[in-house]
Amino acid sequence: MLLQTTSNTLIDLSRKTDGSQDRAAFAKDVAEGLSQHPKKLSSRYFYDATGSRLFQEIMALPEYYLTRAEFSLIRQHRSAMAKAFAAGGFFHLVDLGAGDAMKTKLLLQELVSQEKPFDYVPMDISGAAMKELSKNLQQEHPDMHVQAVVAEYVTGLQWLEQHLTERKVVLFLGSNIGNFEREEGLEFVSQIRQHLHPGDLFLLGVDLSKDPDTILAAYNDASGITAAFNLNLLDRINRELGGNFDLDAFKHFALYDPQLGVMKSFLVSQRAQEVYLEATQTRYTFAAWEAVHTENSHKYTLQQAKEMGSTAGFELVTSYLDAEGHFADMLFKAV
Ligand code: AVI
Repeated sequence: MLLQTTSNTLIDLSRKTDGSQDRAAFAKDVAEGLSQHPKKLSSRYFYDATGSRLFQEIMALPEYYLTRAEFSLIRQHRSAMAKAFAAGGFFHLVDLGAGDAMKTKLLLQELVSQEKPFDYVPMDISGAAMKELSKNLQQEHPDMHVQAVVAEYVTGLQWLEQHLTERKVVLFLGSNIGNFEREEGLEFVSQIRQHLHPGDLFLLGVDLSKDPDTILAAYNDASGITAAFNLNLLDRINRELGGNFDLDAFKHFALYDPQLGVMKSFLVSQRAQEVYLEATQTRYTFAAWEAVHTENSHKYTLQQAKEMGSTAGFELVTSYLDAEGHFADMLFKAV
């Protein structure tokens, strides 16, 4: 479906269902995860309306340095980034998982003030976010050509290859790569590469390895927002799958493994209990202090991220870091 506003376009490639297929897939994943030993639930289900609002709150937390560090590095390096992007002439600036494009707007502003020739292609699975962003950019930058795409990453990348033939600069910011397992991250970056041509650029946001205490605090904040974000998953299961989780009987627990460079989050059952899910008509048993794994957030060294890029078919152009060296936006070129 294609909706045209004054100069902006919204392309909706999302699967249209009445919600029952999504609910069935959610129920299947939850049933599988809770039947395994050790138990797990996927972090992709964090982001319902409440989870998305809580994630916005996380990004503003004093302990959650990631967003501030990336924002500040983009502000610091935006002039050089804009020049590097535009060195080959006109390009499509593709923003994977754009959301409200809070950080990308710094780059858009810079590209406009340097009068670089480009159009902006934000992509996100949230139709509401893409409509809002499109409307917002129409007001902030009425002359900018924006084609917002509502799609899952893979569908969006295929559309991109088929419909946009000019040079591309793809952004994948915010340490979203960290929520993939390492092999899946490499697989995803390889997929991006497959949909690009030699010379196209890719800017990857990575949270860098650092003092384990700094990382741990970011996922175990004093005000308990991250705990609420994690526990919301059980609340979502209650609401959407007819579960009867007692949220007070579970606690958020986070630990950082400095050898593997991975932040792990769990929901721990504080007593022996049973939970029933109407959607699967099954009872799941939890032993006292049994943990359900809910999220991994992988941290990278510059060398590890460079290797991931080169294995996927990119060469590293440069790495932009914030002043404290906490976060990097790494610019790769497709070879
Ligand atoms: C979305 N993602 C990059 C966040 C992260 O840091 O892994 C999600 C998050 N989980 C807990 N806090 C933030």
